[in-house]
Amino acid sequence: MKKILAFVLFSSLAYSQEAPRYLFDELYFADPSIHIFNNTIYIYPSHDIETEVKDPTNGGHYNMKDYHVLSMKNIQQEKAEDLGIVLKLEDIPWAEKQLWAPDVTEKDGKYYLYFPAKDKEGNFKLGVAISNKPEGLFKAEKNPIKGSYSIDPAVFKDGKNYYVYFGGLDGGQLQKYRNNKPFGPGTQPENNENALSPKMALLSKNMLEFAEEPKDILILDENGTPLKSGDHDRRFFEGVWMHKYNNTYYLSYSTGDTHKLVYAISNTPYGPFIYQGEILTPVVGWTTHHSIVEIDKKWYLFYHDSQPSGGKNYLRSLKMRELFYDENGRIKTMEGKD
Ligand code: FUB
Repeated sequence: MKKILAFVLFSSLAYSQEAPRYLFDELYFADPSIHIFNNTIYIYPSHDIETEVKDPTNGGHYNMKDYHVLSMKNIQQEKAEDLGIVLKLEDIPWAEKQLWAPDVTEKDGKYYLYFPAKDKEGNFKLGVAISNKPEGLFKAEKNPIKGSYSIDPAVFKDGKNYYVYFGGLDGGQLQKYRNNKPFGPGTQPENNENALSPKMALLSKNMLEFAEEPKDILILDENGTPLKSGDHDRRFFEGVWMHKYNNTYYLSYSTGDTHKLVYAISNTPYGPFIYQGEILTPVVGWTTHHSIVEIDKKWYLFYHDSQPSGGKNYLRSLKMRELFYDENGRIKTMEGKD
C-alpha cells in the first residue's frame, strides 16, 4: 500500500513539474535566453509591443524598441521579476529599428549582450553591449560586429572558447547571403537543394568581433544527407540554441513556417549535426523560440507563445516547463498547445 501511495505521489509530482507555466503577465516578452549568474536565474528576452506596422512578410510588426532583464531567485519562484529597461534603441548608435532576440554571456566579470537590429540601410546586423553586472545597464558599441548579418545570436561557452551561433530566414534576411557575402537574388535555394544553414563563429578574446569567418553548420538526416530547402518540417529557419548534455552538443532551432522546435546532435560544436526530432510541437502564434538550461540538476525549456494576447503573433508571453531526456539522450517531445 505504501509503495502504491509513493508511486501515486511521485507521478503527480512529476506531472506538475512537466506542466508549462507563464513567467510574466504585465508586459509581453519573447525569445527568452536564460543564464545563471551569481546563483540567480536571468532571463534576457525581446520586449514585444503594440505597433502600427503591418508587415507579416518581413516581420516589420516585430517592432521592438528596448531590452529588459528579468530574474528569478530560483526555479520555484512562480513569476519572474522585471528588473527594467537595460538598453534602448535610441542609445545604439548604428541601429534604426527592430531589436530582435538577444543573448548574454559572461567573461572575466563582464557581461556581453548580443542582439540583432536593422541598421539605417534596413539590413540586420549583430551588435554587442557591455555591462559590469548581469542585470545591466548595458552600453552599446558604436558599430555592429564587423562582417555580421541576419538575426538571433546565441552565445555558447565551451571550455575557454565562446562561439556565437546566428541566422534566420525570411524577415531574418539569411537568404540574402551566401558564403558571408550579399547574394544578389536574395532567395532561398530551390526545394531540392541543400537548406541554408545556421552560422557560427568563434568570438575574439575581447568578445567584440568574430575571430574567424562565420561557418555553415551542416544538419544531416539519418543517412548523412544534408537537409533540403524544401524539408520545411526539419530544416533550420531561426532561433538557434546550443547546449551540451552528456558530452554531446545539442543544436536546437525553430522550423519557422512549420512552427516546431527541433534538434540535432554532434560530437563537436561545429557539427555536422544529425537531425533527431521534435522538442516542441507548434505553439499558439507564428514564431517559436527557446532556450534549454540546466538548473539544480534538472533541465528546462524556456519559450513563448501568443495565447495570452489572444493569438497576436507579435505579442508573446514567456513560458517554461521541465524537459526530459530518455536513457539514450533523446529529448521527449512536448505539446506546444499545453
Ligand atoms: O522576436 C523577433 C523574432 O521572432 C526573433 O528574432 C525570431 O527568432 C522570432 O522569435
